Amino acid sequence: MEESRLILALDVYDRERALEIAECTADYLWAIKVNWPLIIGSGLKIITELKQVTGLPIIADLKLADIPNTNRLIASKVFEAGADYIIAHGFVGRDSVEAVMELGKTIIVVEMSHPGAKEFIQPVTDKLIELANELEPFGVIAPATRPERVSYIRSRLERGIRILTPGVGAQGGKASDAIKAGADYVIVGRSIYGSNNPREAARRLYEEILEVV
Ligand code: FNU
Repeated sequence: MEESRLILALDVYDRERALEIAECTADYLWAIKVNWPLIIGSGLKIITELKQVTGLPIIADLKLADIPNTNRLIASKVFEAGADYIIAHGFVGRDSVEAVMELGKTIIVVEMSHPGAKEFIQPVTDKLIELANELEPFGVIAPATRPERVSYIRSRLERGIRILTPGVGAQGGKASDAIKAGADYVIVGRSIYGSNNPREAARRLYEEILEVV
């Protein structure tokens, strides 16, 4: 089987449901992303459990946006729990992002996928790309809802920095379009965990992506 470029956004509250969905979709995933809903619903130990059950990398989507000391206090506990990557906001400034990067692999948000991202984030995307190029994180977040922006971000971003794109399905984006525009990974939540058959939904996305890589 070819390496997957699909990341599951596991935004459910319930621990059992999370583990069940993770197990049945794992064959088609590159990684699992946990966000506040699951951490609030099931506790931080869910990160350790998901890793044990699936053996996949875990991305903690905390979108850290605090002063360096607070970012550091949060990130150290989350990496300790087994997270392989943490997503942090770049707009709070270089020192806050560096505090996370000193502790582990980091993904910086350079543009979000929702309509409101056009208000305050998109106007500073160029600066956030520059910050990423200077700090060289594992990757950046860009919007699958706007493939033209993914192409733009790819054209300005250093080659070694990966692009991860949420916004597929429920938010209107298409996985193959994001990949064609230059994304390395596609993040999908509701279209998988909200489906009657999450395994089949993940398999279809996995195939759709492989057709265009
Ligand atoms: P789905 N997410 C996002 N847009 O959607 N981290 C961003 O710009 C961003 C994110 C997350 O819509 C969102 O919080 F930076 O159900 C959710 O966990 O497919 C997931 O990506 C998308 O979920």
